[in-house]
Amino acid sequence: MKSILSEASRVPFAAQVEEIVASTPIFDVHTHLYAPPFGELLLWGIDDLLVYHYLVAESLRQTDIPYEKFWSLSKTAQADLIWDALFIQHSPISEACRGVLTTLHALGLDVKKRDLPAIRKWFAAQKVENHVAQCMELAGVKKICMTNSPFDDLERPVWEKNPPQDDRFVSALRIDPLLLSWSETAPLLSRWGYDVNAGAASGKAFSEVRRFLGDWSKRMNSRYLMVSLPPDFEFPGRGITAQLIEHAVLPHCREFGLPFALMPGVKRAVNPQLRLAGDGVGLSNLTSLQNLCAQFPENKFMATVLARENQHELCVLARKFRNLHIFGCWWFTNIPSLIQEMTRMRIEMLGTSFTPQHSDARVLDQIVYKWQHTRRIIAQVLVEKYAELGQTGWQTSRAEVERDVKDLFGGAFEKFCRA
Ligand code: HDL
Ligand code: ZN
Repeated sequence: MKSILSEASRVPFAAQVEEIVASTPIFDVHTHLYAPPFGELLLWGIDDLLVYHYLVAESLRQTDIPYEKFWSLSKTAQADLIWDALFIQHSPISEACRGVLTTLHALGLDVKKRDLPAIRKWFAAQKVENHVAQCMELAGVKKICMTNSPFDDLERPVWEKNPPQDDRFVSALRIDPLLLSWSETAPLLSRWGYDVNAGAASGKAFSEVRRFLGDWSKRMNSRYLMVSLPPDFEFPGRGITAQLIEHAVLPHCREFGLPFALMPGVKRAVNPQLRLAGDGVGLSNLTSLQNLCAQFPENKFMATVLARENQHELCVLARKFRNLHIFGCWWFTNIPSLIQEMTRMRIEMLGTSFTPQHSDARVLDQIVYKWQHTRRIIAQVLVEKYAELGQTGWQTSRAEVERDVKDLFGGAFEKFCRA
């Protein structure tokens, strides 16, 4: 059936959709970035871009340097090795390699010169405050959600000194050590003044854990709590992880009106010699997520799942439970082929009631490429979906496209948090 939008009229419409997607400000709901008052915790610049753990894993496939020798190198020497292996000896066509070049190009640097010393010199002349503003401007990111851990020995002291508020950065309270390493974490809590012990948690321990979560949620003004989980996470369960979630985390989240973000599918340290780059992926049993959403309708859940094979079931779960908000193409799924597949499937099943992407950026400059790459793909999918809509005789106004894109870029998530 001939589209009601004649070929001629479609071009302006498609161009409008692309322009709206390219220019709508984004709330980046999950990153590993820090506001400038956190000092060295905020990574930025060419050497941090090059030693990103994605590129460490890729470069160690292209060289035969012993792992321990690599780790003994300085950051600059590691970056030199990665630049040579992945950009000079081989074309930088992987997503993480192309991303570095997208970012450098957007910052106005001439990558065809392949002049790493000159690039280093440019970054050495930048001031962090200006660079934060420049990267957020280029990425079109208006708000960044950090990943904040009271268990991080570098980060905790900064929070204890009550750092100046930077409204561009909001907090998410990360609790992996509490839920996944109770025997090591309970003594820490006890040292910090919470009456718990490393044995099986009891009523008293659960209320003390809630007090800990309350203290840190207030200190950080956290927007949600989050945990990454192994593929075999089970709920309900008799294990300490399930017990702490049921008797401490979920009551705390209900009391504070905060979502709880579950990120299942991580196999930590499948190759420990790669250190941070050594984590892998496994198929998760999403019945656990289903049970949580069904059993705790007063709680709000966020989820992003690591295995491609889990994505369809995650979408169906989101259709069944309006207290579940799915977000992002996380980590190993954050590649164009899967972003396109997942975004198309999610729009086809959920409309605009989800958050298609988060950057997961660890290095400030990465938001430029992660968002530039993703915006292009989301625009392609939306142009196709609005065109298909047009074939029914329905006409979508510019204002409605702007509303829909605002929803996808953080608006739906913020409505979910307020619900
Ligand atoms: O657990 C997480 O939040 C993951 O995003 C890990 O930090 C992972 O190392 C990562 O950076 N993925 O992009
Ligand atoms: Zn992350």
